[in-house]
Amino acid sequence: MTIYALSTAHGVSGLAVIRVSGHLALTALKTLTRKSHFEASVMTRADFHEPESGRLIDKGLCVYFAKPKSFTGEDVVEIHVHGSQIVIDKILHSLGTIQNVRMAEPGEFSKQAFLNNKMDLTAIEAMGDLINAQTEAQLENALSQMGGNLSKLYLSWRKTLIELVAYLEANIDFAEEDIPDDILNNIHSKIDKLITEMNEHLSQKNQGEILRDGYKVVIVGEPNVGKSSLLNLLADRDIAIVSDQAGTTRDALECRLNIAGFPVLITDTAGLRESDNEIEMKGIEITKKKIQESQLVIEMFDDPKKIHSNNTSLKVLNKSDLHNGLNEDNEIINISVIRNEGIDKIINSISENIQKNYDRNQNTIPTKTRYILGIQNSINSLEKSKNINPITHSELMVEELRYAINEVGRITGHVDVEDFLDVIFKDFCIGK
Ligand SMILES: Nc1nc2c(ncn2[C@@H]2O[C@H](COP(=O)(O)OP(=O)(O)OP(=O)(O)O)[C@@H](O)[C@H]2O)c(=O)[nH]1
Ligand SMILES: [Mg+2]
Repeated sequence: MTIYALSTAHGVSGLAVIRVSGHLALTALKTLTRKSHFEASVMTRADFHEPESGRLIDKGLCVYFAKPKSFTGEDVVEIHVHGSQIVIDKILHSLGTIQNVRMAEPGEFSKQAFLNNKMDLTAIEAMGDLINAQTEAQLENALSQMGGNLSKLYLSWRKTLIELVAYLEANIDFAEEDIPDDILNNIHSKIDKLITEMNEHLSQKNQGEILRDGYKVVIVGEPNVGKSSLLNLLADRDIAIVSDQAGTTRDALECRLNIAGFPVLITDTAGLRESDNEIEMKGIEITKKKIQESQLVIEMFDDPKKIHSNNTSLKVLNKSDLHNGLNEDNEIINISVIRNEGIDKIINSISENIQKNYDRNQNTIPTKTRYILGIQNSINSLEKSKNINPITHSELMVEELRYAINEVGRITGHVDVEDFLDVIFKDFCIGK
């Protein structure tokens, strides 16, 4: 089946690119352009016509990528036209009139790329992250993952596991063959090493969360200290209602910022105090939950006398226009939201805090929940396999290891059992 879709965004724009993939891609291009020859990978000028009426649709450019040297691994054609709604509609409609050529489903080009071994699932997901990236850190990580850093790690685990299974299988099937004793004895220690590596990798999962959901910063404090005023100033727009009535904010209000190349989610909360107002109490409950979920708490005060010491939060003393502030050596940031003073110090502190919690040189971060679950499942069965004697009960051990292989393999999309046999034949030369 040959598929097509608009690859650029919908809406009026200077250019639009329509992509066609499949064995009829070149035929489709020839039909629309009435040209009989295209050199692969060379951009060419072309006039595009409606196949039925022969009417001109637009003048543009096109390029043909011969399989397998294309994004999907199939013949691919790109049609570059002006980004006008009517031009796009007519090109798409014209492609639809060609037999066995149909509109692509969402993600179908990437699916083809995966099925044709152009990219594994982690690379494809990284491509999605790249398209959605809004900050430097997200971009860096998406590029690293797309370049295969994560899949290399997962494939290396899978390879080690497959080798272990292959040795154990050889023990079952070809008992008379020579299997080095040290390999069987080493199996447990190899499994231990894998578990350690997997756990180390999982310990980076908070970095993945930062990339995905943003570094969570929550502003808390007593009513009226100026929390909502700070949120509005940071966001540069009026998100929260500001008033001199204590207890104005009830819900948690959020804004997304880009600080030092990281996505940051700032949450303004209901002021903390004893209250018998049911709605306000609900807001305070939400505040407590937000504190739990956050990576950084900004605790705000408006009175120097009320500041107490604890090291868990970043302390900010607001309204410095009304009092003398405090010595900043005490790790307190003096600000005045109304005068827009000291806000850069808050931004710097947030930025420093992120750098402490995120290693930018780390290029294997478990970015998706499904990776984390897969690895956890894999660790569970490896833990179980450690209680099994590989010499006397190799079948049972193989079963656990196969499960672990499947879990790791599902992450990258490698779940082919035939690999076991390959390793056996490669390393043991059985049947020579
Ligand atoms: N003088 C002075 N007043 C400020 C400053 N920042 C905020 N305010 C005032 O303090 C009052 C309370 O501000 P909010 O931002 O609503 O305070 P809040 O902490 O969100 O209060 P709740 O939502 O009730 O918990 C408003 O009247 C603000 O204008 C400041 O730097 N100086
Ligand atoms: Mg408020």
